[in-house]
Amino acid sequence: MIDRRTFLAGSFALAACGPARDEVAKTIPSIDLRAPRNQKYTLDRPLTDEITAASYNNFYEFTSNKDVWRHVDKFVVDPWRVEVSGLVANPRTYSLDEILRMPREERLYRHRCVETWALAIPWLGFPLSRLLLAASPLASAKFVRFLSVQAPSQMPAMAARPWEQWPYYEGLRIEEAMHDLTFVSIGMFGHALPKQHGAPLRIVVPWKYGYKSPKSVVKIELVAEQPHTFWSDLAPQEYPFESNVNPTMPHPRWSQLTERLLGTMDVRRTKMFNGYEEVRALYR
Ligand SMILES: Nc1nc2c(c(=O)[nH]1)N[C@H]1C(S)=C(S)[C@@H](COP(=O)(O)O)O[C@H]1N2
Ligand SMILES: [Mo]
Repeated sequence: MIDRRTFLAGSFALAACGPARDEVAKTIPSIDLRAPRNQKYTLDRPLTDEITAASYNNFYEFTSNKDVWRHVDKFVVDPWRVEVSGLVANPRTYSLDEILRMPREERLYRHRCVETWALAIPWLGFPLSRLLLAASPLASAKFVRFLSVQAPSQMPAMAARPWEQWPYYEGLRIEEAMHDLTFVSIGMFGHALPKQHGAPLRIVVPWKYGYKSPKSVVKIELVAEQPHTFWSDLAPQEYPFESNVNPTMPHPRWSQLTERLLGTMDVRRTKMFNGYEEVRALYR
């Protein structure tokens, strides 16, 4: 089981600075994926510095520390396939090329990790609803289950801890998955995703804690029952299925009232739904 002291202590480690910045910069792909910005989504804070974001990640398949970028060189993210299946009329497997050729947009989103650090990122991609609607969900489909890739020979921590419940798995209610905010990200800051951010494609659910945004996804499955999730199976009291950002609901071991903007000393009040009030109707 993942050492939870590491999980907490790691959240206050320093992001890369000085010479390490040049090393982190080498992990940022040059593949240009620029796209028009969707003006609907605005921020109340500056964008996070790109190198800072790429140097401080959670990706437990590689390490339970934040320096994921040091451990990703063997990770192969092209070719890639992602399957949309389960309770659908039209199951389909997409190649990475097909995903990269889809119309895309840029969205500025806030990100809030349950550990209290926060980012502001210009993501590139498209709404998840596009893939779900193309599959024609059956009326019996009530939840969406995501699977991240299982590649122990390329993922050091997965290889070192074979007894853990790999691959990483997450889930949403279908109404949450269909919401326009729920995004498939294939890039950030104008180019393809760095491996440590979940290349070549990851889900982004900005009103929920970060662990609800699975990385390096290979399967999107429509199911009838609420699926298990990686963190809920480890510690259900700490990481419940819903996990909306909520400052009034403290984590059992720390407060959720404030957040720290990564790369600065700035501490902000955390907002309900991470400020994404438009999702409130989903929870009545
Ligand atoms: N497959 C996988 N997805 C994952 C994780 C992980 O460990 N494995 N960590 C989650 C957590 S806890 C957070 S906060 C975000 C971090 O995303 P970022 O590193 O791109 O900022 O990814 C989420 N997705
Ligand atoms: Mo997180």
